[in-house]
Order: sequence, then C-alpha cells, then structure tokens
Amino acid sequence: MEINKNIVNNLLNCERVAIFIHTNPDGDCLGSASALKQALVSLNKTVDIFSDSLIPENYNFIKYATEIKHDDNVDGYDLHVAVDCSEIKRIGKYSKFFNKIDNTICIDHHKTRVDFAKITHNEIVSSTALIIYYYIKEIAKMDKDIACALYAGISSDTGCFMHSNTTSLEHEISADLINYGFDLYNANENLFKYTTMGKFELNKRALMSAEFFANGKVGIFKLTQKDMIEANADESDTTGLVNQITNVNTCEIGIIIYEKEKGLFRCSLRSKGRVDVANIAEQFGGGGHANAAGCNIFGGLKTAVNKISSVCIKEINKLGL
Ligand SMILES: [Mn+2]
Repeated sequence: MEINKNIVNNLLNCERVAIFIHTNPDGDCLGSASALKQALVSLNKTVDIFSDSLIPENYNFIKYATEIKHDDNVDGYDLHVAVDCSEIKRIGKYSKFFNKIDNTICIDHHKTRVDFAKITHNEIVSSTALIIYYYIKEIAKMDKDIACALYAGISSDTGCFMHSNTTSLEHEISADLINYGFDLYNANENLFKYTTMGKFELNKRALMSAEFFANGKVGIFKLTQKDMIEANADESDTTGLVNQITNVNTCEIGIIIYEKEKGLFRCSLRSKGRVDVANIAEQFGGGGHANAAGCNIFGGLKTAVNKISSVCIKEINKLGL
C-alpha cells in the first residue's frame, strides 16, 4: 500500500489532534481511531476522539473506548482526522466543526464516497484499520494496545475473516498484530459473541418478521419503532442481525429494514458476493461496499419493502441468478 507523504507529515507535525468516528460506531472506526490516538500519544501529541453516538460497551476492551468525547468543545486542535467515514454527515453533529480548521484528513475504505477533507486517503480494502496499520508502521512504534485496536478493526470489517473481502493480507497483518501479545480470546469474545437482552429480544422479532422474495433469493427482516421499544433495544442492537437472513442457503441478498424514526426506514443490505448491493443502495441515495451497503427509504414500511425488494428482484433477474 502506498502511503500519502502529506498525511505522514501532517501526523508528525501536529500537536493537538481531534479524531472523529462515524455514528453507530463499529469495530473498524473505533479500532482505527484508538490505534491512531495511541500512536500519536506515543509521539507526545494531545489527542481526543469524538463520537456523536454512544459506544456499545462490548468495545470497552479497546483502549480509549471509554474516554471518547461527546461534547461540542472542539476547539484548539491543529489537526482534524476522520476515520472510516465516506462523507461528512457520517460524523453526525461534528460535521459542523470538522472544517472549521484548514488542516483536515480523512482515511477511509468505502467505495461510494464524497470527499470532505483537505487530504484523503481512500483505498478500497477490507477495513480502514488496515490502511491505518501502514501509517502507524511509518510514524510510530507498534505496541500491544495499537495492535489490539487494529485487530478489532480488521476482524470486524471482515466479519471475523469470513467476508469475501478477506485475503491472505488480512491474515498476515493480523498474525503480525497478534504477536504483540494482546488478549486475542477476549477481543474475539467481545467482538463476535457478546449480546444483550435487548439485542436478543430484537433478534426474536426480526426472525418472526422475515419475508422472502424471488424464490428465497432475497430475504428481508422488518423492524418497527414498536419492535425497538418492546425489545428495549436501540439502533446499535440491529448491527449484525442482517447476517442471519443472508445466511439462508437460498439467499443472495439479505436486508434489514428498521424504522429509525416515524416514516424513515433505514435499510442495511448484504450480499453473498454475486450481487453488488452498493449499486442497489445507490438507487435510493445510499451507498457502501459491494457486499454491504445501506440506504434510507421514506414512507411506510410496506412501501419501503416493495421498493427495495423490486429493485433487488430486478438485479437478481438481470444477473440470471
Ligand atoms: Mn470500515
């Protein structure tokens, strides 16, 4: 991977850095931000991480995860860095602060994106943490905490090395990281096995709501605000549910549609690899990766299901699947 010398120089020459992660944070943005913070702290920089969302507690094993700031006091930094963000609105309320200084960097791996920083490193690889790994090797000394954070990022975005974006490179880099001696078992337990009662209850409701189209090639989970309230769940509890319907042997596309607010349905799409779901999401103004994408649909639940299923069926037919 070719690293951007301007980014390296900025990271080395800054003094106070604010790192921004996306809303509904995942292992990749948290791992990327934490690793970058630790590397910069080792170079005697002052670094804060900002998030517009609360951090799910299963990520507490990642260094600094419990010290992430949520306030509006974004003053006095000489460098702003956004990680794992395809467009400025992904950082939520911090989008109004990000470009208040000139020195801004974005490091990201999304295919569909709108540049918003002065310098961007965008590379279509499995995770942002993988890109950050190369920068950290260049600017600082790898340690156990950085290694753990980067592992969290790489393993999260590859679905524990099971998604089609996994190559030998993710395994090689992870092997290097594991050699720094962080608690691998604990990391995997927290990343891939942890659940809450709210999520479990939401899961039950998602399974009951399942609907299939195109002879089982498209599967859709539907969750309303009522489901969220009854399950005592929040948006972060929908993470990963979609995989369960995508896993059905007949499915090419798995979707979870949940009512984010009245009349606004958030769709997360997953593909087994033959359909590019970023193309589908883009038709609704969303985007993402070929195998994992998202979009918003406005209206009622029935309308949302009809709209997205018909585009999926069209895609399935076009590919002759
Ligand atoms: Mn990512």
